[in-house]
Amino acid sequence: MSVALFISDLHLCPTRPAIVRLFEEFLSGQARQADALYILGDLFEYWAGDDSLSDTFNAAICAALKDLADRGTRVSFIAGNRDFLADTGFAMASGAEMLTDPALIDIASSATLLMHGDTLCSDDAAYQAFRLTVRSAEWRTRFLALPLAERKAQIEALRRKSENEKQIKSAAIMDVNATTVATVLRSHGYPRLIHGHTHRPAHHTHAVDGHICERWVLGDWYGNGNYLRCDESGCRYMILPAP
Ligand code: LP5
Ligand code: MN
Repeated sequence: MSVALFISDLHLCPTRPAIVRLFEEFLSGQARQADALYILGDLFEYWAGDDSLSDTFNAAICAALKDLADRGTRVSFIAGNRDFLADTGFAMASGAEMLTDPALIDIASSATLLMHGDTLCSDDAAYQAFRLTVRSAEWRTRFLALPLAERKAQIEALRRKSENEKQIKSAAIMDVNATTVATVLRSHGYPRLIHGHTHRPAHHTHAVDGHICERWVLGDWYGNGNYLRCDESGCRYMILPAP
């Protein structure tokens, strides 16, 4: 039996030590029993560039992932809107294979499309415009040329702005757009879809051109630790016991 686990939106940071401990227990427990672990973005509260591996916190998280990979669980990573600056330095340190978003893969003989999920929120025009800017090669090069401390300060200012804006945006705007979901499913041959970002864990079904497609939304790690486990018999949500 082939077992794959999926997580996203942990937003790991030193100020949330209980969740960090839970993640480390997950890596040395459930994840070791699996064939593959897929991280679908926003593993970190934010990632300011691969030189932030100089932070002992970031280095320790990557080392724990590398230990898992070295023990035989394949680790794959799709970047989220918080950690899209993770690059080859992160990949080397964590042992993770970096996947594109979206990534169409085979999970226990089922075609499965993996995404972070932010691109599905196409009604959030302000975010999509921001995303277009910061995902350009030019912006990335210019931003990464700034000193690390300056990048962190800018990101923290942006985090505050983002939190303020989220108070004003409607819940509907910050959820996926059904037409965008259908378009993505159609253009990838009607696979199963797994994504995070919206922090609204649920199992949806979408009828697209007569095909019934499953959409599994991953949960965040604010209330508890949780993951999606998929094998030949399908997928199910799993909650980690509190430490
Ligand atoms: O992250 P989350 O889930 O709380 O909110 C997201 C969207 N917000 C973001 C911003 C990140 O949280 C900030 C951390 C990014 C770290 C990456 C480093 C590189 C960027 C550094 C730039 C200085 O992604 C939020 C969505 C929400 O998901 C739900 O989908 O609504 O989007 C926003 O709040 C964005 C605003 O609507 C638009 C912000 C415009 C800011 C313009 C000034 C910044 C100038 C930077 C250069 C263009
Ligand atoms: Mn996200």
